[in-house]
Amino acid sequence: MESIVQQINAYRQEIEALELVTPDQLETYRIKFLGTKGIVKALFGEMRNIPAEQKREFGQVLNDFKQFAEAKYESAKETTDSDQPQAAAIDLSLPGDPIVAGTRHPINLVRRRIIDIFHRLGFAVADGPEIEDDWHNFTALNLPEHHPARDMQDTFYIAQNPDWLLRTHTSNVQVREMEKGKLPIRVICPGRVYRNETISARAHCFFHQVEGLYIDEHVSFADLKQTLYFFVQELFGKDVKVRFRPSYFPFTEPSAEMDISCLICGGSGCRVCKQTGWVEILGCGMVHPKVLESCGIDSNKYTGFAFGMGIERITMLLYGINDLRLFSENDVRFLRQFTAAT
Ligand code: 2NM
Repeated sequence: MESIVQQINAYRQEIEALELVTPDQLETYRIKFLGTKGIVKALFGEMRNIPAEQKREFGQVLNDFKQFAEAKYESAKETTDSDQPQAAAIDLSLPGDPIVAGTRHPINLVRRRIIDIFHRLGFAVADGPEIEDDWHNFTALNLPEHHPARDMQDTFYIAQNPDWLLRTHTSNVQVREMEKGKLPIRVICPGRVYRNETISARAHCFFHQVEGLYIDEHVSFADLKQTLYFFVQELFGKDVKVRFRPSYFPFTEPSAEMDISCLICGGSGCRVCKQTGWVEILGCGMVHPKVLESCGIDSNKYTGFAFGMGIERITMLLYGINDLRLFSENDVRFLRQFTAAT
């Protein structure tokens, strides 16, 4: 009996050292130790060669070993079970789960289109700070000290420093471009601007602008008109009509506002154009000599035109949106209606 017990202990060590990972290894193990012609069965067969007074003790050893061998099998089966049959069930040729792509924000879609059109005319995109000092937002743009646009009602000032504010237009970027002193300048400045207004369907405390600036020798009002006419034809289609009305901005002289024929009714009169057949889409003018001089540009040598438009307003016209608040509420029922992101 002594030698058999030694043999059993050797099997124990063998089993302990075994790694049963694949179903094949598991099955080989089962056949070798637990099968009908396996080692456990054979050891039980040895029982009849054991002297009667030792049978009880040997039976104990055998049963322990059998339980040990079975436990190894059961625990190995659990891990191989959960891996293998599942792995076999995966069909790698099937398409993956769809990734739900978001949609582009309509403001971004329109901003991109505007940038693309001006890009084709040689305008580069310029960027600048949204928190600005009084000089770049107002003074350099010929906005006198007591101009209404500086009133607390319109401008968000930064509490810690009365010289700082949230820009009320993107002209601050153009001022910074002019200050660099590299001429000619041909830039557009898309960006977010802030005004202290009561929020409604027609007003918001922030919105988005694209402003443009072209400065070189001999830039004329004719250049301005042709550039903006090209722009609206590209954005709204070749049939669009334009008209320029005289206007006033402190930073341009002369100044104008540009209307386009109403897209909704084609000019016959509707609610959008308030029965006039025309809708205003941008302000523009020849950069005021005082602005050029403030920014260190010789106004005897250089002239330039500038313009500014609200992206929200143009987006509302293009898509027939009637409430500004939709742009910032992030309601997916609204956002999902626009072109998918790619
Ligand atoms: C507008 C209308 C007219 C404008 C002027 C300038 C600058 F910096 F060159 F002086 N930037 N943008 C401008 C001119 C903006 O927005 C309705």
